[in-house]
Amino acid sequence: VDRKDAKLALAHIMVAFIALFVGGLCGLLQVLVRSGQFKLPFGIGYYQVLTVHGVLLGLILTTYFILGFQTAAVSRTAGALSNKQRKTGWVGFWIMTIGMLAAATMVLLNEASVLYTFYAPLQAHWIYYLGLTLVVVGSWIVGLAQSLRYIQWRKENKGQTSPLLSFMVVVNNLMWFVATLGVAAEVLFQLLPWSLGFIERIDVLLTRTLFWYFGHALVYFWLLPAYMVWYAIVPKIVGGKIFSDALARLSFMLFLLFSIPVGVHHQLTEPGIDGFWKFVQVVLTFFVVIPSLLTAFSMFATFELRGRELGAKGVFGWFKNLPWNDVRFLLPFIGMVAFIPGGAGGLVNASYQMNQLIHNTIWVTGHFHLTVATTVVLTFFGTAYWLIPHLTGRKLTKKMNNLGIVSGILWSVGMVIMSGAMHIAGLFGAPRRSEYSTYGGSEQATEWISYQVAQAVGGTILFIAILFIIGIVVNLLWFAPKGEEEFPIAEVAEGAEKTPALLENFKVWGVILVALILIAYTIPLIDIVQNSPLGSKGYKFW
Ligand code: HAS
Repeated sequence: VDRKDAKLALAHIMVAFIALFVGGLCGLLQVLVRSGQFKLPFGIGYYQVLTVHGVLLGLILTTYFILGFQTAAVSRTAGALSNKQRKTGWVGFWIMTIGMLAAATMVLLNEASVLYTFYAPLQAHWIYYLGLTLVVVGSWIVGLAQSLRYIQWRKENKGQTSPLLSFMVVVNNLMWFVATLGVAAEVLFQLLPWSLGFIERIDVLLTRTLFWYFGHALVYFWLLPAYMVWYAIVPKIVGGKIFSDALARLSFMLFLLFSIPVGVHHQLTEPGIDGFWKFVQVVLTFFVVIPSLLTAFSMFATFELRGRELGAKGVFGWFKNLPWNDVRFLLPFIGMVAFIPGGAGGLVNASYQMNQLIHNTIWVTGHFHLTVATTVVLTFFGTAYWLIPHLTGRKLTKKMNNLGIVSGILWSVGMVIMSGAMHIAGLFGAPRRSEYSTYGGSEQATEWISYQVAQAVGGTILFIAILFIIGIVVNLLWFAPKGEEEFPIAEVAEGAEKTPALLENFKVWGVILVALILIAYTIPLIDIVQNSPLGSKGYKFW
């Protein structure tokens, strides 16, 4: 990676790890409070801490790490950014950072304890909404800088297949851009004018629908960079090749198409959206599972081919030949394994009838701690351990590699206990987003307590893992020995089919994307607006 691009990437990654530390601390406070054994001091509110936890880990750690990684990935595979592109990247970084600080200040002042989903009718100070808007606008600008580099590459190399990682970055940015239009409409036309007092009332269902138009794609914005690592980087670390470049690109394009027109599966229990449209979006949700299944197939194929190359015999003989003592492989691999139950839980959530059982229970919290907080972030940590020294001109030593493995194992043990307890308690009806309560000594609530204690045990182990991770990151940033750490990029396997040019034709996929969004959302949105209890009053800003 070009030295100057490395600085831009590092700036993002450093903010991400600060967010991990503070957000993780708030996570520890959460589980301790919910166990019933601890009360927050100094009048700090439960929802205040929960907001800091969700915003810093769900929105800030992820977005900053992703944009930092993507900048490095484009610079490594398409070439150094031009001065103009890099400056654009820095402008985006600072806009995001100013927005983040503004939003964080409001949360710390207890003026915005509205959680990371900031659902109406909870209302935050307008500076919180403005701050988050700046984070999104800044992310568009950083993403634009990366995408411009890819466009430049394609102009300079007409007719050639672009570097896989750069292509993937552009797909993720495009999905992010289209998805964030929903939350931008929610904030700019409803939440912001409402919290400024320009409009008296807003339509809660409309705000939630616009939020989830964005919110589900948000989870794939987190996931796709992990898939970039799995497809393009992990094969090199195991000494193998990318099973198929075309399959990797196809799975990314399918994510682009199906990530957005599925948001209503978060609203299956909400009145005001017709059952037919819920059904349509549930069907589309099952389509978005397909690219993950393609990914699973591709990863198994890569591992198996490599194992057989090394002489493995039998159905699972290849398993022994994977580089288990390499943190760059082990952490993403644990992430893959976690995605098997995590993804299965997603299928439960998306199934209309089963959703009635788990919606708004702590099962959902268990689900996303397996998906984003294990699959995605363990892949990010495994990546940071080689990416940071690569960017700082240092080496990942054997000692740090081993400590990294310890951090990953601690994380996995903590998460199995915490997320497992959340899944079970959720099936017994324990609500998510709720302080410790026995609900007047109710028998059912008493059943939840032992699981809440288990969550506190798991959460404490997770916090210890965070201390390890921060220690390693500090070492890699400033103290590790100088040297050159590789940015691994795998080649495509010899036997793979040639990638069809259609897979890079953004116009074709763009048209299908717009059509699917219009099909899934036009009538539900018209229904919501027409049936709004506010009549035309709520919409004087439209
Ligand atoms: Fe989800 C709620 C459905 C995936 C995150 N999800 C959430 C929330 C978050 C979240 C944050 O339909 C809570 C939002 C809130 O605050 O309210 N989710 C799904 C479905 C999938 C899914 C169908 N979710 C994710 C991912 C996330 C994420 C990814 C973050 C990164 N989710 C839902 C639904 C809800 C929901 C409902 C709303 C619930 C409610 O009522 O509130 C699918 O994408 C999952 C497909 C994945 C698979 C797994 C494929 C396996 C792979 C691993 C390969 C492993 C290998 C190694 C090769 C089917 C790719 C193995 C080797 C060995 C030897 C073992």
